[in-house]
Amino acid sequence: MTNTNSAQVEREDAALVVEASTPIENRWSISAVTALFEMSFNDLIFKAQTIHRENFDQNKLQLSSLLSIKTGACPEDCKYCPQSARYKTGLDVERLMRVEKIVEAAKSAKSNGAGRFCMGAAWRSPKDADLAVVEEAVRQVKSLGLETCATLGMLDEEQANRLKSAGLDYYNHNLDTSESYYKEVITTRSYEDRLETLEHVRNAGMNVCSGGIVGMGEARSDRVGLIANLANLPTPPQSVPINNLVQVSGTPLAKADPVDDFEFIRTIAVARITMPTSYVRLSAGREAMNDQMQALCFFAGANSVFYGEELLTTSNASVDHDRDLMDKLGMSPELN
Ligand code: SAM
Ligand code: DTB
Ligand code: SF4
Repeated sequence: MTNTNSAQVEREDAALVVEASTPIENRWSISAVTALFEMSFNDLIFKAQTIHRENFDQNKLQLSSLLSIKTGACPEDCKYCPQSARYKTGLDVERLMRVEKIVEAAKSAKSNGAGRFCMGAAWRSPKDADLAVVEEAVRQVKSLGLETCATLGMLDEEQANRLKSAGLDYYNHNLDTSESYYKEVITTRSYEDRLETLEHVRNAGMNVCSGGIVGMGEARSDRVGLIANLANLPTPPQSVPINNLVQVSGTPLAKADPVDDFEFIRTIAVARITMPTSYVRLSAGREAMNDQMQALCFFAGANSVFYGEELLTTSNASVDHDRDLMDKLGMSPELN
């Protein structure tokens, strides 16, 4: 096929880390994604909302609750993370929770209205015995009628298959930022490692949840690179969390330059446009946002949030506040 279509030609310069199996006509080039970021704000969010309505009910919000099932003492050096053993953040370290406690938390999330329960562990990758506990937790949480998600670090092929067999619906593993800025933020594992874990998750037949963090001192070009890399995966992630950095004192990024609100909203809109059928989650950092900011993020195409008083180790917008906000906006939780 000849590329006479200008959009296709533009997409050809994709100097990205996509896998060879992504068809060229489906790739988003750096220039095409940059052009979206550069649109006038009104044009951009109108475009995003239009695409959003073609693919989703614009008044529904997917609600995911988080639980840290193993907290702190992580050997990795992610500069944003309060759970790395390398930084003094005053965090209480907790061993892997017992299955009963995890299920108790899942029941309470369900009674608050959550549709998905995500279990997070501060590991580089799970050990065999630990994975067996997570598998049992997944089985029991799923039997409550909740969708299940886990984020446990890197997975090999066999580990991904085990989690799939236990009934895990989603696996969260973020690209976090562009390939080049990634090296400034994490040195203990590579971008390539991350892509490999995503490949194992995809091949095991689980849904991929992968996104990133803004506000780490990155440039717009890094946000462009992040979104392009996500959109250019062989299948775009079914769920795309966009986190606004929660600055935790003691971490190297505690005093990073915050990203401008409009730039954050633009990032959401560009994620929506480039990944039209993915859930885009307005993720960490929501507690610090006012209602108007959140409403604009929803208008720009975010249709999922972390729901519940806590993220992993930091606080989140309260359940009462979120219910009020959904009422004010005429939005309601998406039912499974
Ligand atoms: N240890 C596992 C891993 O890194 O894959 C799973 C848990 S880790 C905390 C999950 C994700 O949380 C990270 O990839 C990062 O995107 C996000 N995260 C961690 N600390 C954050 C912070 N301070 N602000 C915003 N997002 C954060
Ligand atoms: C994701 O993208 N954000 C979540 C989740 N995946 C696991 C974690 C946010 C963590 C915020 C800092 C904390 O509470 O420790
Ligand atoms: Fe560990 Fe995950 Fe935190 Fe990195 S983001 S330090 S891997 S818990």
